[in-house]
Amino acid sequence: MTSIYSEILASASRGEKLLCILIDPENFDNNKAEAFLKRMPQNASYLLVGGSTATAQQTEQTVEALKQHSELPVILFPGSHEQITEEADAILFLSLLSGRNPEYLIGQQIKSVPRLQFSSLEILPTAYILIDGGKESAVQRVSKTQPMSRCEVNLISETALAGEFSGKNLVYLEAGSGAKIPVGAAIISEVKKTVTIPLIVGGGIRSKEQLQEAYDAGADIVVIGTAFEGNNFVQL
Ligand code: 1GP
Repeated sequence: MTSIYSEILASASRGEKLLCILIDPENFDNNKAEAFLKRMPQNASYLLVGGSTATAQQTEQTVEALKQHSELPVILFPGSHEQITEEADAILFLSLLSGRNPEYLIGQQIKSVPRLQFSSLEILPTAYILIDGGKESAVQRVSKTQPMSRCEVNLISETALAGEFSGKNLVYLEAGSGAKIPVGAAIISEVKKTVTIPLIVGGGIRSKEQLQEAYDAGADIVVIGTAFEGNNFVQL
């Protein structure tokens, strides 16, 4: 079976843009999984499942519900080491490189080893970089770290490259779920010029125009969560 990472690399090398739908198990009604998936953009590539404070049980049940109604691979996007389930296909193995809290640089990663060591989940080492999105994000609150300033474009791209040099396979530029301001085009294009690994961008993207702007600036993968929640979901 082709690995998810080789699919991502192949798409990025062809310039094909990917879309991930983010589902937070804490706010998701598993009984409505089928209806939810039907109204999602049909060009979505992956389902991302995770949240800052979801429990292990919530995560597992949501992945099961999604798997019942969709063929799309499910990638875990864990807010903590407890949000790991074998029901998924892969996991973003995140290190929060924008912050200086050892718990989110390596502590949670070590705690996840007993669950991952003998797991069949594909592990995707990811440099996770939180950027100011105009309001306090759950990542900021939970990790007790500050986001990087939107003005620090050089420092952001140096952080991303340090991630690549450390062996990460992906860079994720995160403005925070529900951000007022998504990661700007200048930041995305500078990081894209600097690293050779695929680039994920998410947080606060609510319209077709913002999605296209992120792609045009160099995002290989865009993650959208909040804009698909509730009854006012956007049509892309
Ligand atoms: C959050 O980047 C993701 O971790 C998606 O953010 O919920 O704002 O789309 P939104």
